[in-house]
Amino acid sequence: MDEEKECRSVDSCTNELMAICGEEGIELSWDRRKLQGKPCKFGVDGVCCRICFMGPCRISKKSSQGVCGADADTIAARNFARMIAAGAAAHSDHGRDVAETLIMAAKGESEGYEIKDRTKLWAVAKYMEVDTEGKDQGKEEDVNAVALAVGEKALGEFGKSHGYLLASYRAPEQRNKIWDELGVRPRAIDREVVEIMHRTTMGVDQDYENIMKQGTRCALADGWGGSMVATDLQDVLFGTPKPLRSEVNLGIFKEDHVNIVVHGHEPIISELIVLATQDKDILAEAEKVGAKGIQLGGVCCTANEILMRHGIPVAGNFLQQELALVTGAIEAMVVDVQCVMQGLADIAKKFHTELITVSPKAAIRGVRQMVVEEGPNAYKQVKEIVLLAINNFPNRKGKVRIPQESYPMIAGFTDESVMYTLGGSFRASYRPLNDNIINGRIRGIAGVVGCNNVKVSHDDIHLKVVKELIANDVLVLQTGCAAIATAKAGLMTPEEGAKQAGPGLAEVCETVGIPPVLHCGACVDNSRLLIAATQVVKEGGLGDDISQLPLAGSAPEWMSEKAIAIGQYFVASGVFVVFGVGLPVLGAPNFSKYLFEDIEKEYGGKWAVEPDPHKHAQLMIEHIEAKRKKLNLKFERKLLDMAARRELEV
Ligand code: BF8
Ligand code: SF4
Repeated sequence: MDEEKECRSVDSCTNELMAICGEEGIELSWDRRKLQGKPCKFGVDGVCCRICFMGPCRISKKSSQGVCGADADTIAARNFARMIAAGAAAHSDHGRDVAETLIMAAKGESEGYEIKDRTKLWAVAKYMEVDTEGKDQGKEEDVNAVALAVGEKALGEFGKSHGYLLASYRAPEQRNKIWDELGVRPRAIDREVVEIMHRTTMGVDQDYENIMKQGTRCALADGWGGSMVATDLQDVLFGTPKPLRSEVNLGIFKEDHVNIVVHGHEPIISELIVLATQDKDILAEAEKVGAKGIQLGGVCCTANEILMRHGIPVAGNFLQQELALVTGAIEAMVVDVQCVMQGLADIAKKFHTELITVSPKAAIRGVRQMVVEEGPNAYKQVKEIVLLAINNFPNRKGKVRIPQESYPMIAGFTDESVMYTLGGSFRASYRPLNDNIINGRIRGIAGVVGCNNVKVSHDDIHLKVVKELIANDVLVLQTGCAAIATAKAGLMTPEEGAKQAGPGLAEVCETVGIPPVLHCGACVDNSRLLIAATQVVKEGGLGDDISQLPLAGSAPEWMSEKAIAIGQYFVASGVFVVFGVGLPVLGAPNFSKYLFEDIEKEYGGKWAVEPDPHKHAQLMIEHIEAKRKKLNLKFERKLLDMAARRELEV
């Protein structure tokens, strides 16, 4: 039986287009995975070291040490820490670009960008210790002055020589104490990445716990640093998302429109593409080539960014990127950074699609590069790209085969909007959410995030985990490709979601009109989840630290180094984190035990690995119930009578 083929994806659009690829001999990531053969066990277990050229060394029963004497625990911990460094670097370098764009916008040096959310700017200024005394949110010059100061302060967070990351102090008081006692409060963001690279090079740090101390500091510099800078400054520049309706899956494309895909991560360029596709002159150009309009669709986290702020439909998640081109209807796919497969280049060649790289940081050999430089010419350059797509419309070859399916969804939840939707617009607060957790209608909260991975059936694990959680009255917050998976299954509408949620959660969701699964944005927006957890703690009644909350995290289909950085900053923030697929540490017995058990004594959070979706969800639910018990929360769910319903509607 060809097992791999049988369970490649549970998504119908994906399967429809994959069948076409099979007939036409178009190679996809799943096919390349097969050609790779069984993954190397040393790599899977995390015990292959290629840090110096006396190796590569591999740990086996026969040889328990590398040439230098490094054991399995040292090797696996070094590899793991380096994954954290890479993940933190990716999120944070993104954040740096946003800070630079904010500075340019504040100086009026960049067409197409303006400061859209002044309230958020003032909120960021507060924790960034930028003085707003005497400054008026209604005055353009004051807003620009504050934005400039915030942008400069944010840039400073990457390379400052003294002090600690300002955003880290936003965590609950108890959490701050833990970090200070353990000496892991992050300093400058870049410094933490560099220090991992230093400590894990040949012959430096050779104690897995000490390596992970730096791993933790670097991960925190991502979650409470680089990612938080990215999220917050994007909100300032492009607006803080609010709940909105949109659509998801490959059926969003239109045969009679110019179809453009934006793929990657940074909204800096995609925001301008959104603007350009709404420009009257550009739309007139589309008409001239016989198109009825321009349909923009996103893939991966770029999709989540422009979905959250503009309601632009989502074409698909990570494993659907190649399939988007197979529709034969894509005039251009514009990619910036991260999670962009080189395999796209070969597929684009089979169609008329223009694959275009736009970041100076990310070129693909043989692919057209049109670098969009942040600055006065950015918008002009973006318009050229959109025009190129329009002019490519008449060049379609072969049949267009856009799948019919797309689903409605609601997105746009943030730590701020949760306060309004669950708290009521006149009384924005986390109180009703906390009360519903305390009274047991909501048993707890889960963050289900992360990627797709060809090693497991696409979207299948995500959906099984999420469905089991909501059926057990656990409110699910999502980001990244995980969020897209759930949205495609229709669970991000209040109507469909309520059908699958447990009675308590369904009651709450019906009352306030939200789905039981909330789309909270891109992967950098996991920082929103940290702040939401902090707000729940600060609201009171559920302990005095994140580690006491009935809360668990999960990445059921992870693949990227970025997921490891995220996992570690949640663990170090006090969260129990379960990963699916596997974790490259299992060949290192002591290091594994540290991550799966001992680390909890330090941070109150720990790792677990569980590829089976049912067991995965159950681990999270058991953890949530154990935390409820510790907090002495009501164990039995109370059936809602009319009085209780009224209480909910306050
Ligand atoms: O940063 S979830 S596959 S797209 S890494 Fe990549 Fe993973 Fe998707 Fe977003 Ni996040
Ligand atoms: Fe081998 Fe040690 Fe070099 Fe790693 S650092 S490759 S274990 S000799």
